[in-house]
Amino acid sequence: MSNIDLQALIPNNVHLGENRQLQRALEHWQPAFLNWWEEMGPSDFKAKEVYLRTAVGVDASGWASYGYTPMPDYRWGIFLADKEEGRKIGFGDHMGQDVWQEVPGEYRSTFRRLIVTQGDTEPASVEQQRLLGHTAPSLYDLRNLFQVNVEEGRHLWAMVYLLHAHFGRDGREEAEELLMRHSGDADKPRILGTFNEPMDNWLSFFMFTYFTDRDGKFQLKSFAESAFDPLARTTRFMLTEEAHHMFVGETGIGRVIRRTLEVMKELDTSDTAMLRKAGVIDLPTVQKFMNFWFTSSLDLFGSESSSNAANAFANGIKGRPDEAKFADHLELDTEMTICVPDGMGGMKNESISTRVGMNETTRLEYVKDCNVGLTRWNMGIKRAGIDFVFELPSTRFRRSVGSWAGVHTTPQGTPITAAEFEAKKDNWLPNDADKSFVHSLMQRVTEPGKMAGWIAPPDRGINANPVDYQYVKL
Ligand code: BYC
Repeated sequence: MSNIDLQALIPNNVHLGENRQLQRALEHWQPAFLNWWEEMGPSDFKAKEVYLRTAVGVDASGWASYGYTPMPDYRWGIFLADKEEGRKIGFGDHMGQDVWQEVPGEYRSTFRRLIVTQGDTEPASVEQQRLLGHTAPSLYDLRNLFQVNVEEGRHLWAMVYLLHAHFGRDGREEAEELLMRHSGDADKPRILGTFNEPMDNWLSFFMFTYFTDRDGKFQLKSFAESAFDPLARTTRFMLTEEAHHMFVGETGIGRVIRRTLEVMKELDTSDTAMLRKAGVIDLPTVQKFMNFWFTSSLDLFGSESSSNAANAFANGIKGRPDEAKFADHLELDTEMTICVPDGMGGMKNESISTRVGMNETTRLEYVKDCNVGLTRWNMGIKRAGIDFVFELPSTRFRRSVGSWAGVHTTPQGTPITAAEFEAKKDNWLPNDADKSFVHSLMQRVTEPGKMAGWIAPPDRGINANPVDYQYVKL
């Protein structure tokens, strides 16, 4: 296993000390990053000690160490998974050749665009979550929020390292720009839609970490297959951190549901008004938030039919998640079927080449993965003897990117008119009353072990500590 130089100004396992020019460039970027963290990162918690996990190695067994750290002192660093000697390209037109340690000139701009897009999402999510610390439902949740935030900051470092190390002056300029665009900024927004959505409540945070971080998982898995080895190694290590973010989402949503079920049984009611009066989030409202964040995240995979995606696959830039499990790694003359609007208010099947359909293939894998949590939550609801089932909407519902962009459908994916959609949308997506109700629940709880009334406690604490551990010293 390669050792991490933790003493360096920028902790790393890439022998940064041996490349003075690169080291200087990154040390020049570091204060800009810290300024950004100060201005755009979690507000008002600067000096507080948080029980954080920090990377100290990159091997699978115990890479992390836990301890109290004020967030600005977190050791953001550059960690690549260990090099796999003799690694070969696993898909596309260069299949079987040695992987690349440098970016081939002809693919440079595509790689740069994708790395910048990936890099842009990381600080964007920190910006979106900036104010959530003020309304955390417990110290445990507050700590998890901050853990997610510092790791997204580190993921930005991961992409900035690639830009600096492999893209020369353009890369350095892009790295600066990553700190200039801001989530929701009218003039300089973040690149992808979801990362400009406001997030002023914890239900949205849990939905985001469940659905949007899971897009991150699938995009990173695609990059982990890349022929550009430093990108593959960087993203493989990022995936180990990403798992905790999705855990926060899955258990967060699960705890919201569990608390609602308790109160439904106590009061023997499923009446929305009564449940809201009792201070819990009724299940139909949870479903609406799910509909919103899931569909927003579906857009992040790009168009169903995309020549960009076909080229990225052909050229070895971006594979499919877990490429090895697919039978054919070339997909030269193969086809797949997608469902598209027929232009007359209905839908039709269309055959496209598998390469052109790569975004859709990845999106469908993602949907399967999203459903795992729903199955678990639905089992809990059934066990509680309550008649309610969560369902993910169709991939045709509420899309802003791809074949279904701007086409109105029901959550089941049946095309309808704009007027029908308008009349029903309040039943399907959070309306103003739902949002202000959820917002009204957001009151800060800071006593160790105590939870806000709308969420159940977690089953266990972090790193074998009890739930009532002092996860943040306020
Ligand atoms: N919003 O050919 P198409 C994460 C653009 S999340 C706005 O279909 P392509 C994280 C597209 O850029 C993972 N624009 O696109 C999670 C293209 O523009 P240009 C983030 C969009 O290239 C939580 C045009 O539409 N990582 O890590 O096949 C917290 C044509 O589209 C959107 C990545 O996304 C959109 N939703 O695929 C923290 C991986 N979708 O170039 C972090 C890097 C598409 O024609 N990105 N467009 O001007 C990619 O691999 C690809 O850019 C995409 C799109 C999958 C996003």
